[in-house]
Amino acid sequence: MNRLLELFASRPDQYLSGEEISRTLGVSRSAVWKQINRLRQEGYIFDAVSRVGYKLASKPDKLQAASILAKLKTNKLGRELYLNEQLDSTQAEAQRLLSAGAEEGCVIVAEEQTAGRGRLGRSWHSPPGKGLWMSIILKPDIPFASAPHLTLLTAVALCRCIRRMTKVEALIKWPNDLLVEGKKISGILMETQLEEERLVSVAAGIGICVNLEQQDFPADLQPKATSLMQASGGLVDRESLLVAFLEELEHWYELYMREGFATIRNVWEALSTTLQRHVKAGDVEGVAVGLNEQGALLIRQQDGSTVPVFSSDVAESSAVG
Ligand code: BTX
Repeated sequence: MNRLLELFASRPDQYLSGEEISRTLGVSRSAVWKQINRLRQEGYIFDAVSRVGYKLASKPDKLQAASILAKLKTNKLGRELYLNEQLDSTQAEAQRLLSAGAEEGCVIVAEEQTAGRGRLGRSWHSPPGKGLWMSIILKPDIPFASAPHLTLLTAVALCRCIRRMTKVEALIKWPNDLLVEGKKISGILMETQLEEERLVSVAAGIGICVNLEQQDFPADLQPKATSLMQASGGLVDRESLLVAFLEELEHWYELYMREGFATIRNVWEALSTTLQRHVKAGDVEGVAVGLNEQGALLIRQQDGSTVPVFSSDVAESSAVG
């Protein structure tokens, strides 16, 4: 069935005759017919035109590995792909796979998480079938001090991908949130493993609220969270978004490994909602004016001094300038 879906995915919007399918897959016409019927039972809809063939008209809104892999044009990211109906957390699964020797580029996705996690012990609400809840294993071999770069480059890739695919004007809130009209649409969580001051592996956890309706969020999140569907006014195809994101992330990751942080820093600054705002991070308070080479946020305090702040909660208040 996977090969049949791959065949339809490689020839979108085309009618394929039973004979052509049976020849390409090397199976009998009746086996093709049985597979198509089984897919119909799973929610796939085919247009069947006699003497012409079958066209895949629509798929159930369920992520399918074969169909994703048929579209994906990455070198590494997602080439090893694990789709799960339900997990405690894709981050926990990434750690389990890392212990079992998982390679760079391995991607774990869950339709639903029962214990999705945010930073600092917070939880991430992950209902079934409506979001993209995923973890990506990276092995960048960079100094530990450069770890913040990975969060920032992931945010750049995600923000640009969302803008391109949905036209929603997402902005990055330092260090790890994507906001639309001030509401959180996505969060990024990096969990790192170290060896002698170097990063040996990273589980990059990314949650994107794709097709959640407002009532899909618990009451306390409703005022501060939204989804791409709500912001764009229509259902967003999760599969296309996932494929586009993995391609975009790989582009920025390869650029970073080749050329360093400078370009990412410029693009991040252009997409940020944090800069030129009055912010408070721990004891430091002032106007966010940029990023330093390590990816720390530079805050200009009232006395004119500029202080770098690493990942912590930034409470934004009024915009300035
Ligand atoms: P964070 O600690 O910055 O944000 C967590 C906070 O965001 C929560 O306390 C809550 O206020 C809010 N929140 C929770 N769920 C949602 C949601 N679905 N949409 C919008 N706001 C929400 C951000 O942490 C990092 C989150 C990473 C989530 C991914 S999902 C795949 C991967 N696996 C896993 O367990 N976590 C990551």
